Amino acid sequence: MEAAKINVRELQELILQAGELFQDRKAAGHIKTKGAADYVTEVDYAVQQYLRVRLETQYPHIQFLSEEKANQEIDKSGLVWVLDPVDGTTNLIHDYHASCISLALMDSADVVLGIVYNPYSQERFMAQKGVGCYLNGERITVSSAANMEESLIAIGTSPYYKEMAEENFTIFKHLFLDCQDIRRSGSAALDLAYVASGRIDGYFEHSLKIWDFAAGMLLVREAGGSVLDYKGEQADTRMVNHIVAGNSAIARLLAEKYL
Ligand code: 2AM
Ligand code: CA
Repeated sequence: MEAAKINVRELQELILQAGELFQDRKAAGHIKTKGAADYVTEVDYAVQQYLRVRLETQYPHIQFLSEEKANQEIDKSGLVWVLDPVDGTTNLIHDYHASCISLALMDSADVVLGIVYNPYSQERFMAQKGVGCYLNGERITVSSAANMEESLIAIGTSPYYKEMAEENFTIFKHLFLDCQDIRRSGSAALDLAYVASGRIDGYFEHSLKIWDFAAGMLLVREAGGSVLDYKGEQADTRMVNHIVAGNSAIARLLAEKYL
């Protein structure tokens, strides 16, 4: 497997170093609007550049797909890094301390390695296909919740599609009335990492991009959970996907009963 040829220890070290760039509040204040509720800062560019230079030097045969660059040249039948340099950019802008770096490695459109690193808490979630999911080196698994009453569910509001608010918030209300409570972090990758570690029991969000969910998808699956689309089928790595994640029972319930 290709993931076996990656120096995982070095890769994690690289991501920890890139995470230090999150501390630059001046760079976080240099903001550009890409679309409705869709932002990029100088921190996003700096993290992307830091990792791009080093990954392309060390692994010249692996393509580099990342949120803040054009990606037309990417051939998904090969090996591809998939990076979100800052997942949770709105949180970063507000100094809310809930953002992360999300890096995945895909082999023929299949995620074989995923790392989600939160520089604020210094929590590093990592999974390799077939090897399991780890938080700072300790094995983690999804929760064992079996029903909605005992479940804490993270929702994603798709803030860049405000026209979906009516539909989304109707679902949120329905779900809120049935589950323990709902949460909204603002970082899809952290939500998926929290599902993987059993801190929350489920999560869903409409229209995520591949860099938002690729690493987190492997985290959840390697932690024993499911990542489905809104139709209840196994979610794949298309560029935009509707994501439903949870332990297997909760993911299925969410997809079948609520969405
Ligand atoms: P970002 O912070 O990297 O932009 C919040 O609902 C989640 O949606 C975050 O993970 C956020 O990632 C992501 N997001 C923001 N704008 C988006 C867009 N235009 N398409 C898909 N996902 C987006
Ligand atoms: Ca981003």
